[in-house]
Amino acid sequence: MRVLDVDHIAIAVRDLNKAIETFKSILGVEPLKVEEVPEEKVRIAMFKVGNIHIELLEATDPESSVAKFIEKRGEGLHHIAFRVENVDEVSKELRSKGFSVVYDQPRVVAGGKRIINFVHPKSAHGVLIEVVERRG
Ligand code: CMX
Repeated sequence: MRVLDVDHIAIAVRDLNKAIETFKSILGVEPLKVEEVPEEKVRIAMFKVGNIHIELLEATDPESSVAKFIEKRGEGLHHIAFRVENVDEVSKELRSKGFSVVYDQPRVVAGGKRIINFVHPKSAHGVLIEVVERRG
């Protein structure tokens, strides 16, 4: 697997609007975008600092993985996302190396602009890892 870049670092929050205000104060910039990702049952805000993107994640459904994460562990660092060229190939490669890859088939989100999959934190020293392919 060849990682092209760190795509973003994600933080799970209870209240996105409040968290946006907090991170505006800390980072001194407005979010690049605030959008809903229905496939993942989250609303996100994306900030850019230097070359790093920071994503705030709010659950939109109590059954979503972000809601469960917050219920179990509280707010905080949720995952690191690595940008790759081909998520399908990377998912197969990681599975063949014995990693627990979350989705059998990578998920297409954001109207086809992103294709994503995850490595379970139990496979990666307690860190949830997202692999993301960007299109367009
Ligand atoms: N980081 C670190 N550890 C995590 C974790 C995370 N994000 N999420 C769960 N865990 C830990 C739990 O604390 C638990 O640890 P213990 O066994 O020590 O208690 C263990 O992993 C299993 O937890 P669980 O609640 O049973 O979680 P599941 O196995 O049901 O789900 C996961 C975990 C990764 C499969 C699920 O969160 C998932 O499908 N994630 C991928 C989708 C996702 O996160 N989407 C939101 C972001 C989308 C986006 O950015 O667009």
